Amino acid sequence: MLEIVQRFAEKGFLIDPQALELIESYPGARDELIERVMFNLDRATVVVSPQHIQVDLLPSRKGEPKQVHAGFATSPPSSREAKAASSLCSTSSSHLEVLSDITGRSTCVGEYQDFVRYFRDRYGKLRELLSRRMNSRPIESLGANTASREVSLIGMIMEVRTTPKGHKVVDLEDPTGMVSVIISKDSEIFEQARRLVNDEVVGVTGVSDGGSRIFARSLVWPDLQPQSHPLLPGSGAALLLSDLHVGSRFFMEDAWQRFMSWLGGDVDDPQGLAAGVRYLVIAGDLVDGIGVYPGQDQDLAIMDVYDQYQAAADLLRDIPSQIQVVISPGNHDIVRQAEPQPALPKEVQRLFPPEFRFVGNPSWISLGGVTLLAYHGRSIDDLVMRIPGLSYREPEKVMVEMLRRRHLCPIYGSRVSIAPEAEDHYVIQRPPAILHCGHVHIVGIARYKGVTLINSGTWQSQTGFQKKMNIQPTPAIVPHLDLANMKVRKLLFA
Ligand code: D5M
Ligand code: ZN
Ligand code: FE
Repeated sequence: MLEIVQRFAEKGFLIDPQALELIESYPGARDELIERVMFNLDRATVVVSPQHIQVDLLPSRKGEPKQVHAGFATSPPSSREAKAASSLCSTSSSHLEVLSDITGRSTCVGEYQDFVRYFRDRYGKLRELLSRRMNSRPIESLGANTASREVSLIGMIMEVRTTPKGHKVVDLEDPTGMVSVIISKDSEIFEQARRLVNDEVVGVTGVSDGGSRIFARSLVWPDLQPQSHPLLPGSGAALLLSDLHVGSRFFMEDAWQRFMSWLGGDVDDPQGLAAGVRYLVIAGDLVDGIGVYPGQDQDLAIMDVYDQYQAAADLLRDIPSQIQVVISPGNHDIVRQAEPQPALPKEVQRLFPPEFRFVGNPSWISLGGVTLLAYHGRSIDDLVMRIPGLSYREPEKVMVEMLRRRHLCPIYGSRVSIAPEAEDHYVIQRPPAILHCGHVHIVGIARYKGVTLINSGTWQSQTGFQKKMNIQPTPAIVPHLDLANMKVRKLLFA
């Protein structure tokens, strides 16, 4: 009991006796539970109370069968779920946890106040990350007394403009006011300024003119700190997939069957890679869907979206049962298009084996203690368009830009529509061990400040649309990630 109190105290939280009792009533999964409660706590929280402990996500109490749930949903487990779950209990080190996703928690209705609250939350979270590295002042405090002095500010970018002479002007806003930040085209930070995007939150240091302008000397992204994140090794391996596009004429079924044969152990596997796989994560676009783009019906082999999911379920059923499968949606799936997207609906989940986990997009998952942030990656379309030097061919570089900005989708109101939830679910408050995206259909792998970045490619060969867009997919490649040492291999099934 004291140990639990102490663990919360180390992180700066007090715990109420009822909450303590609740945690103690789950002895088999106490560590996981504490980890998850802490993950979801707001920094503003002082006392942890029972409502911080989501009962619907709790692992089993003594003697009760463990419930395996889809996201935050609360249906009772079927007997097959219970069986799958009890086998998970015995190997808790390889247990898969959903740490956080939007499913069942969407609150917004899209009113003006929702947008205000959403941007406040985004600003507040990113400001907190930046203020660990700089002492800033509110914009409203600029005035005659700051003329010619160096000042630091943290603001959200309203607009980036280029003057006729080629300098950059960045309109920066905080809850107290607005200021224009000038970056001369001859300055050392000009290249950095070219990479700024609307709606991201940055720190600026520069000389104030005592009014509404700052001549910038440095720009600071929230970024990751190199050793901010000591990595605990996991065990087993994870296969990271996305963009199967089942139902498309271009879905590569032969290659998929080769993959399944390998995974099932039917193929020579001298290194024992297949046998070591514990997790398989699919980050969106499981099916091709219908009506996603004009003339899509020409590209479809299966015209009904439920039949597409049935076909997907049949293809995934061959995955050996010791592998835990997680599926999150993408822009071709049958959930709302505004992000964050909830898990696939129950009537679709029912088509799949009951132990599969369905989560939202984005989602935080723990693979036996190794954290994975899964995001389909639609924001890559916007970032590639806006940031010089990025391209679809190197999605991992786009993912680095997300980490630099500590945000999965910094640009608001472009191609990705973001629902103004009470909280900004796209802020990367803690670095994950793994950032897993898809969407662009091109495999990309990188390491950035201790985080493993993987874009998982596709199982769809080039469509007519992609040919027109000059997108050259790299299909039927499976990134295999060894969780003990974070080594990534590309397995080829084309
Ligand atoms: O995305 C497949 C690929 O096509 C991916 O590289 C993004 C790109 N894509 C998707 N939609 C668009 C639009 N509207 N313009 C340009 N490029 C796009 P998928 O989500 O599988 O269709
Ligand atoms: Zn796709
Ligand atoms: Fe997609």
